[in-house]
Amino acid sequence: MNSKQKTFAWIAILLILTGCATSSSVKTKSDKKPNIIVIYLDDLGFGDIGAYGAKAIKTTNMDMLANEGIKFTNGYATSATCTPSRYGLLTGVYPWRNNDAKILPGSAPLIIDTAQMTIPKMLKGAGYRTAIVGKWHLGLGSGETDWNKKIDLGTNELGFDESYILAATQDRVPTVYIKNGVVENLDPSDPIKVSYEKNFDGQPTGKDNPELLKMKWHHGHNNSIVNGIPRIGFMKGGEKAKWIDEEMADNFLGKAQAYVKENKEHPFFLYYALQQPHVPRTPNPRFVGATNLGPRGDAIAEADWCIGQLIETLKTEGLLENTLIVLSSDNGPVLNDGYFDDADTKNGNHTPAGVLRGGKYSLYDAGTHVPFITYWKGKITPKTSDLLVCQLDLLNSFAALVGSDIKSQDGEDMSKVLLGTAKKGRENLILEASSRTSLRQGDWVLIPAYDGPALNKEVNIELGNLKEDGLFNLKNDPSQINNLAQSEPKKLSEMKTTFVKLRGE
Ligand code: NG6
Ligand code: CA
Repeated sequence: MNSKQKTFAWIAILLILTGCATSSSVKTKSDKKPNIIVIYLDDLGFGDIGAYGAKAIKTTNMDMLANEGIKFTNGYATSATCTPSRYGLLTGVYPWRNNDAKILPGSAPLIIDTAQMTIPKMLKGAGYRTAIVGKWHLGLGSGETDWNKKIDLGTNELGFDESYILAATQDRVPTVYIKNGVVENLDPSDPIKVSYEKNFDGQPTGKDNPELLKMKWHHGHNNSIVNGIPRIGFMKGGEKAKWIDEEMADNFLGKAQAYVKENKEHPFFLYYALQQPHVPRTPNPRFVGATNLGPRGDAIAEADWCIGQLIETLKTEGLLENTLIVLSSDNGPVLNDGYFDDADTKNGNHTPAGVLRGGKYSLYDAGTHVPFITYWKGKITPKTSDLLVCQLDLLNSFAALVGSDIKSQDGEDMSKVLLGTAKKGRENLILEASSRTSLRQGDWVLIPAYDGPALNKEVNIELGNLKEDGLFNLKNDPSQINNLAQSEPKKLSEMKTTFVKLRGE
């Protein structure tokens, strides 16, 4: 080559290199898989946030997600209580297929088989990093858990690279944080013991030592006392490991923010499972009095602030336009869930379930019909959608979104519905409340007759135990006042046929 030819060759090489670099960087940017964050609240009702009609609680951040994303008006949890809903969300399997998917004590073993597909496992397979921060409540360990050692089975074995959780609920022992299977701040000289059968010698209880309580129990919740709050279950030791309830929200938020920052260069999945507004409601003093509704309203205001802070972090890190956020709740609302905390006496005109009937534990609609929001800045066109969607569909929908062909047993691919580009949602859905099931199909709901009390007097919620089959048209009658089972025999029989078919009975 002469010098002219050499120069040409170099220019050609440079052109190819810059060309490649440009096209590959463009490719990386547009093909970058979106981060996925599921923000999951605990016992937040259909009417608890501003975007869904609440006036008494300011929920600016959740409202922003709803108003600038998709606000679903027919979004469902699979169940009217926590454990089964979380099971359905993570696995895409109806919780009524698993006999263990019932409200679990804090000592329960893991109820998801490690061979089972889960959202984090699927996403990990698609190149994602995965984490859970917050409430777990799906059991831990393989039997009698020794809380002083690494717990052998849990979040990490189900696909979460990182996990920072509370084992069950805020009202159940052990009242400690668990990081990747190990209790945080373990002290070998003060081992943790947990029992759901009997108390440990010499340990005060809510039942016997009311003088030690800063929050009084109304029903249940009278076993071990931690931070002046009586809990479900007995616990001894682990003084240094015990959480401070009023700091829980800040603590979880901090972990969620840190995770986002540390993983911003990589597609990630974050399951941020807030503990609010489940009992005991212990908002940080900064939020006490944020509403006139007492600790329940204040805890929702606090949760809203946390969500706002997480959004701020996404913004600051430049991730908001590449992150799909799904916000929902594990079951419907309850006011008095076992503590005297003024939730019922200070409720005023607030309607936690909106116009819906029932609440947590109920087969009536408010048990499972919850806020359901998707938000993706620049990608989702804001709207309200009345299409039927369920948390059960998240696994298949996320799979479709990230190019995985994994499908769950009962979920459907609703990715287009979640992004607002489809016209059809789910055709039908089986809903569950304490092992009883109902069918939603189109605008209709079939609540088969069940024995049992009409009202749970302790929590003051109608359970949806009907002496005769119930048939309701939710579009015309969202409060389920008119039972049309007699007047619509054809619809009733059609619904019953579908119900039997879906339940496999
Ligand atoms: C109930 C508790 C209730 C709450 C619920 C679980 C009593 C009397 N009631 O058994 O306070 O903890 O379990 O709620 O103990 S959930 O949202 O996690 O399903
Ligand atoms: Ca719950």
